Amino acid sequence: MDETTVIINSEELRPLAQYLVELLKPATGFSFFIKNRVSEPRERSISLNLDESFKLKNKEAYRLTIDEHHIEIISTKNEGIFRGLQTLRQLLPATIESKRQLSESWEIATGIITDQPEYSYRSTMLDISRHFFDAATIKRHIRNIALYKINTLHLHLSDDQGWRIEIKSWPNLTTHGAKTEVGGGKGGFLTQEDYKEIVSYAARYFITIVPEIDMPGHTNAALASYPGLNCDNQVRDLYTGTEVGFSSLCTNKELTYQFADDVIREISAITPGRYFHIGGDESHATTHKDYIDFINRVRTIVKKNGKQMIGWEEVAQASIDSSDLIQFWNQPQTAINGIEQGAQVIISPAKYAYLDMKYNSNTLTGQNWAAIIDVKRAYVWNPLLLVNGITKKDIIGIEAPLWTETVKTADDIDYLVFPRLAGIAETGWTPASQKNWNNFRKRLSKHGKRMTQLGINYYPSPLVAWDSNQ
Ligand code: TNX
Repeated sequence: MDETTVIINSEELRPLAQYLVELLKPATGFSFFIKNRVSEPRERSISLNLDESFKLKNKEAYRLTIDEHHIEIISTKNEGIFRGLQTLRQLLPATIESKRQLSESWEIATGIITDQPEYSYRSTMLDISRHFFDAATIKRHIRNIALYKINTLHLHLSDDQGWRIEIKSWPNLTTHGAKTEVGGGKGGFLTQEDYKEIVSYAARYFITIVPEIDMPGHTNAALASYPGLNCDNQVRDLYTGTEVGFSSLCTNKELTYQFADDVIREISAITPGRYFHIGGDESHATTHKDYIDFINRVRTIVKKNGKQMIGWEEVAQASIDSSDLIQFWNQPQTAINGIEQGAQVIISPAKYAYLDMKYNSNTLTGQNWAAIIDVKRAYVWNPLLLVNGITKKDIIGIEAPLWTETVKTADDIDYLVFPRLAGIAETGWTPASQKNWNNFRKRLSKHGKRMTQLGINYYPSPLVAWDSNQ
């Protein structure tokens, strides 16, 4: 019987050693032992080492060394060890992902990889408002995106069609506002306990959850739950269509700010990450002045609750500063407004990175208003070239959002997200000068079988010569 030892140089690494064993054990059937640092020869072992003296100080940077006898990953932080483990995983044959024991030999190329990310914020978004997705589906998604070293999951928790997170001081938001979704299905919501579980699950994958409550537009579900949030005090009907831009909180009422404060406080209290996303997009039913006043005030509420504000690009029209992040999605000018006020930008271009766009005109799910985005188009863009005058220091990173007007099942999520997210993740991790479509295409061809083993319903793009032997 084959056996392998995982050697750690700090107790802090034990959960990662356990994670590695869970990853390798099902397919190999090897016995694994986790040991603290040893002095005897380290043959047939994998070492995980925290090393303060490692020259790359970025917390996600790592060095992976593979020789004939031994594998070692070092980093200054657990994050880097975890990202290095994803590389190790990708270097092993795809069958390593099998949940059934296989009688294969597990070969891996020798070499040294010293690696670090180009951008510190590498995110994808899941909209659980248009169609609701439960905690189990979100956790499965977290597991899948971690393979590509994504470090942030933005959850779009409220919109016209449904309010998806329990707020104890405003219970109707979910008892009423979560009852349906696009198309009239039964909707649903996350309890605060569900949310906490998602946050701590994500932390095991070194993924930060960014909660979004979209305001002042995209709020019909709230306006249908509490009549007082409407200027005319008339309760709205629940909404199951897909139009945008028709709803607005009443920005001139104190109750609205009480509401915003309660919601931001309750969610911030269960969010260890530093960010709170206030939405702010497409508020076409709010006057310009009311919009600006609202964003300025909600921004101070976010700060009071100890968080840093993120808003979609439109919020750059308000008074923001270097403590805020703006998320560019459509209009370069808005990103420029943000940069001029000192804010950093999350580059999230609808034309390249919107995962709800179709792959081609025959794709059954998805939309096409921004572009048709095949696997190549999702890969080739450069975050530095989309906004005139933007420089590297203005960009904190990238995000690929998945809006779910047309997305009904976990299989639909997989199909639109994979394999495009792999390319977008590489754009976040790798300097533009080292990216190359033909090279990526070849490497991606080996991921079809891996994704199949993982149960990911990916889109087998004809632009890739999928390798079924790998
Ligand atoms: C625009 S992008 C929206 C969303 C829609 C999406 C559909 C953005 C900030 N707002 O409300 O779901 O298009 O592609």
